[in-house]
Amino acid sequence: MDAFVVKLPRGPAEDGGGSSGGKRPRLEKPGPERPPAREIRAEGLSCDYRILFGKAEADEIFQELEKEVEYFEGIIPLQVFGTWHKIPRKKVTYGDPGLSYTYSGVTFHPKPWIPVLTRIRERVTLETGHTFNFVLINRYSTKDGLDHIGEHRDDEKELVPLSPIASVSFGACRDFVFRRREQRGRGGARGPARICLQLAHGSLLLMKHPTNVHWYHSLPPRRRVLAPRVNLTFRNVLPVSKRGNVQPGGPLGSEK
Ligand SMILES: O=C(O)CCC(=O)C(=O)O
Repeated sequence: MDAFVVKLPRGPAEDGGGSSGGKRPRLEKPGPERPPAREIRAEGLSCDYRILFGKAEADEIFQELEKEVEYFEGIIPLQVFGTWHKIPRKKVTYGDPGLSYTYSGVTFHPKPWIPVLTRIRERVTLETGHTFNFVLINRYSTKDGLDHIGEHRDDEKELVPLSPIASVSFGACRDFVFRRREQRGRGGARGPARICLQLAHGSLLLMKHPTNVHWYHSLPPRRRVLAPRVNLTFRNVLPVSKRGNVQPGGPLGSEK
């Protein structure tokens, strides 16, 4: 991993953190299962990582997600540089009524919230102080560790400007890689090029502005990881009435 700044408020943390760091309410005390939060900082990158749910609660939620979440059926097409592909994972969106979200050439209409998603969303809000009206869920299956998400930025114009994205993970711990936008292609810029995190069971990664302006992220294939993983990215989507002249969809060529 290249050099980057990680602030550890209280002692080292290998795979997560639990301090809300401030006046935000906290439901569980930091303990063996809730190590301190990590602030991940680099030029143009600002993220907070912590363990949001202790193991027992994360296990229970993961089981409920596996039972209750209904993924989009059939082949979901993905447009990369003008060519259509099948996405290498399962996916679905839930959210407030009337919202829609378009990326890689496909528009998604969210299903209505279900209790397990409301529970996670409320906990994220308690922990971060931010509210969210939409969640994108990705499930990476057990078959061979090859399910993944390609390099992209969460920079769709339907997102409320400057609002953070809260990424909550359950199941297998997978590598999550940030790569500086300026380092793409030839003739890279100065500073750290990549930051690799391991997103643990029950963890929360809060990606704050301007991270998604300057850094791409991906979840690369990992052949050795055969257990399933479910990731939920809570977002704030602009209602259609407030979008003005927004052209839906991210830049083609960013795989999502
Ligand atoms: O599964 C992950 O951790 C990444 C998901 C992601 O990048 C996305 O939903 O935009």
